[in-house]
Amino acid sequence: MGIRTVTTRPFDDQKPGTSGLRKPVATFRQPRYLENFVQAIFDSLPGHQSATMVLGGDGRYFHREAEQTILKMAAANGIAHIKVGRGGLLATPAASCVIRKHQTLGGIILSASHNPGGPNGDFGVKVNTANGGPAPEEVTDAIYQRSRVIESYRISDAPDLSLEHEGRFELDGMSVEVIDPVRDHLEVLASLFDIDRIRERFFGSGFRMSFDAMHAATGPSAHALFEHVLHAPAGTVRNGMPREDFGGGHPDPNLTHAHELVERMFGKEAPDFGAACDGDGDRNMILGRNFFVTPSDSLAVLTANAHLARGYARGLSGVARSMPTSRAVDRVAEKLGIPCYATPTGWKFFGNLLDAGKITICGEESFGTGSDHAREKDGLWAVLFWLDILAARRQSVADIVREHWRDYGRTYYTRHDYEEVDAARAADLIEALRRSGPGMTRKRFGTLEVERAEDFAYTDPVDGRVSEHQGIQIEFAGGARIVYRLSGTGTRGATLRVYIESHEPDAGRQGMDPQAALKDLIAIAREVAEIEKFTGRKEPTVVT
Ligand code: VG1
Ligand code: CO
Repeated sequence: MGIRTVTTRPFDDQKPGTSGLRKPVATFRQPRYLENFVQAIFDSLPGHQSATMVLGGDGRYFHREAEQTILKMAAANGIAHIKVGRGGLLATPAASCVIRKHQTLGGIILSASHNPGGPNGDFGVKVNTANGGPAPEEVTDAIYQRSRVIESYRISDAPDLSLEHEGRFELDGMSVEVIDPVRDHLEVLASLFDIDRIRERFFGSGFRMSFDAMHAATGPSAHALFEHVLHAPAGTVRNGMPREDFGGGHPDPNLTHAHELVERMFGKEAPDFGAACDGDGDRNMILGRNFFVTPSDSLAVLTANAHLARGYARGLSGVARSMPTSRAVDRVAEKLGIPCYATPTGWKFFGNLLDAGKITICGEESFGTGSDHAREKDGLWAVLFWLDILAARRQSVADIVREHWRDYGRTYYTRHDYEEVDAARAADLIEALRRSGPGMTRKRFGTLEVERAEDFAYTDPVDGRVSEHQGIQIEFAGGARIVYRLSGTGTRGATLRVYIESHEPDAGRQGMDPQAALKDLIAIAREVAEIEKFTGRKEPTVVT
């Protein structure tokens, strides 16, 4: 056995996006591709020698090969100890909890989140730092810069290591510990919520829940949590067996891709509560009987009811949302008298605020919510939080949300995605908006008047770092808003995201379908950005 130094050449497309390096499996399969990026990671992480690191992921196709390569490279790069989830599995929030609990230098999470898996699907590599969160921009920039000049990588030629059983192993001088992928995470969750209250009031009284793990990373923890700890009947968790191709599905918990669950929740004999998580377990969708909770509303409702949960009873220091997330939570923060921050899209921007104690809860419109218990969004956390609130208030999901709308007004919200459009044309569309934005002030569209249009830039309140060009935001008088941005997680062409919201304070007009309520704004959004001219598309591909 020994360490080899292998000569290599840079690839020009290893720039991490919103959430790590995400590419088709075929791209990752090219010789040296994964190795280059992993070496760039080690080269950019000060203190990696003799450090402890964490490795795991959502279990998607290609993860086994990738794990073996990374373990051998870690050994060759002088890492002292690696904690790996059994079978290579570690949901993103679980990895965050392991990094924090064991104070490791960071971790590598193999995931392309909600993107499809399999030989024709996607793969991804995310890097997390010592706070348990996604690497901030200065780290991902450093990795990218390194990847562009890399000339060699180091790898051990030790044989593969089986990761199927817990235990301690040795790989060319590095110790490898295969850990239970669920335990540390569930321990944190159990400390935040009243597990007995949920168990007794709900699963003891005929309350029925349906959880869809979408054949992805939350399956094992969901079985353990709902069926074993909370005593929910067997069958509460569906699709709980992780598969490398997610059963051929698209493990994205929204109305389009989690349609099996949606049909159940809107059908006869619908359970009281429904939820789903994504491929790597950081996203969540919340449903009541015949009722869908938008992620932006979910963030607002959790914030307004946080005092009911044990872990948040002492109050919240502040909240944050990504800029395109609806402003429903802003209204709750205002009433609570706590700060509300708007950050660029991507969980990494919450890290500093959480570390500095400026916020307790945060979330994104893309089905992500979380808190200072971890540094990643956490699907199961959101589901347990909802269950705890349902147990405390003894009301249905729909009643709680409708009451919320009566108190704060309803924010109608929708996101329209135009996927796989021509990348250059999509960039032109954004550029055109950037130029026309300033001239839009006071412009009228029917009864709607533009108050402000901007190219969103964010100055981190903790380290002062500025992130520019984070989306075009058009605000109208009366609380309506349109946001345009390009996705940083798509792997084919470009994806244009258009976020549309309006505020309805009148309880008598809060019962509409969002697409109908937002009809005029949707038309304005298409007209202002000339979406059809630039993308050739009349309609979006996905509406959430
Ligand atoms: C999307 C979402 C963003 C989320 C990111 C990662 O990014 O919009 O809110 O943080 O995915 O989520 P983009 O750049 O495609 O809009 V996940 O579940 O991949 O970690
Ligand atoms: Co995810």
